[in-house]
Amino acid sequence: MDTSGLQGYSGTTKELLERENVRIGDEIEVISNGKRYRGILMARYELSDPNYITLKLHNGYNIGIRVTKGVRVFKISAGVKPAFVRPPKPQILSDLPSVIIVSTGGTIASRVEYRTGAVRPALNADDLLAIVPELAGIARIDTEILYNVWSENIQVQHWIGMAEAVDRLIRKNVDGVVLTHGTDTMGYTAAALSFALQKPPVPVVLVGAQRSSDRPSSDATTNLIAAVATAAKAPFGEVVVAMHKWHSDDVIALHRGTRVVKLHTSSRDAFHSVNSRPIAYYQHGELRVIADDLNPRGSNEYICKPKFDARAFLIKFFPSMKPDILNILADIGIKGFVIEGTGLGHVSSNWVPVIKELTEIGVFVGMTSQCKFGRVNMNVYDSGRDLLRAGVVPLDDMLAEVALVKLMWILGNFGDRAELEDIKELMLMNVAGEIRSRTLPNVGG
Ligand code: DAS
Repeated sequence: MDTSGLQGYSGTTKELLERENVRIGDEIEVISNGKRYRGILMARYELSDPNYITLKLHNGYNIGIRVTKGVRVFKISAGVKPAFVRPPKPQILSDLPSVIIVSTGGTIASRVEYRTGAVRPALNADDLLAIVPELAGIARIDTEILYNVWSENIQVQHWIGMAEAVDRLIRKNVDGVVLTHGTDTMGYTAAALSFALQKPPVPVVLVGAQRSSDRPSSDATTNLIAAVATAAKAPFGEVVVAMHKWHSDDVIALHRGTRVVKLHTSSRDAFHSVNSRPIAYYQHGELRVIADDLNPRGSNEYICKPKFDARAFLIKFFPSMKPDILNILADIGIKGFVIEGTGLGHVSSNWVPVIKELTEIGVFVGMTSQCKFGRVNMNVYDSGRDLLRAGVVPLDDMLAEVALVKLMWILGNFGDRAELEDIKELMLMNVAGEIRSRTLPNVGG
């Protein structure tokens, strides 16, 4: 155990800090290349690059400053060595609904680990109940750490694992399931679980956070409370995403898993429903359901089809994009395409012959729009009509990312024996609220 009070520091960087009699937790100022950085000295992970100082700035972000010749350090004030002391576990009330929190990683299930200064998952039940004691008054909580990944690293195998884990919990008659997940690809996973777990008898709630729990502006606690309350009490059995409705903490929106998109890199109200409204809002301890087409809690129509085949591709068309990419991808095994086209569902006319050749050999080509809101309509312009004649399947108001996930789900569960017509029929069938035949006003929320 390092007793120097400079865990993780070594070599010339450690000598620099020792010369200024600095310890982990002290407030210091670092001058590097003429810039001044002021913050709390954080520990570093022993195996990390020894030539960096980790500083927690006053805005809560951690930065790494490379220690090169000329870097100077000044001690501003002695600090208290940060340490996470878990508060006592609150009493568990036995008559509450049972909710299992399954962790897959991401910012929400993490806290700063003062040993390293990094954000690390803190996901056993005690950690969570310690960080958010209110949960003990909402449900009997238990947790499982399924994965420990940033969501940009989630693959279809993770979707399969999550679906199988939730299916196992559903069959154990829990009252609700919460999945903590990174925000970057949470929309994709929400869609994947919506197709894999159809009409579940209990709520399946994905939840993330834009800010880690060690930061004053963290949304982790309010999102998690809303997610557990929804899993425990919601009158529906649906796959939903629970995230801030707007900047303030007072309202959490519950978005349908096949209609939700992350639209902002850092804002707490990053998630929005597209071509749909949120299905419910959680506010001041109450869940207000606003959708009228929900699968009821306890429904006996539950179907689990957890397979996915990654041999589908989402192509965002851009001006001057060459259609040859379709053949290159088909040659390496891609069995179906979703094109995110322009406007009502268009791409350059030089794509038409390439697409025609592919559809004639049984490759699925579906069309969505880069416009996010609204639906494709390929009958308005000759561009669209030519594509229809080449075999392109218009995918109505389905989100491009959701159409990709659905195609992967179809290929995974029906691929080997599905003909192109079967794939087309399944893609146009409303499985989990992802596609709607009638035009809605430009709704979102
Ligand atoms: N890297 C981000 C992710 O895992 C962190 C977060 O937003 O949760 O999606």
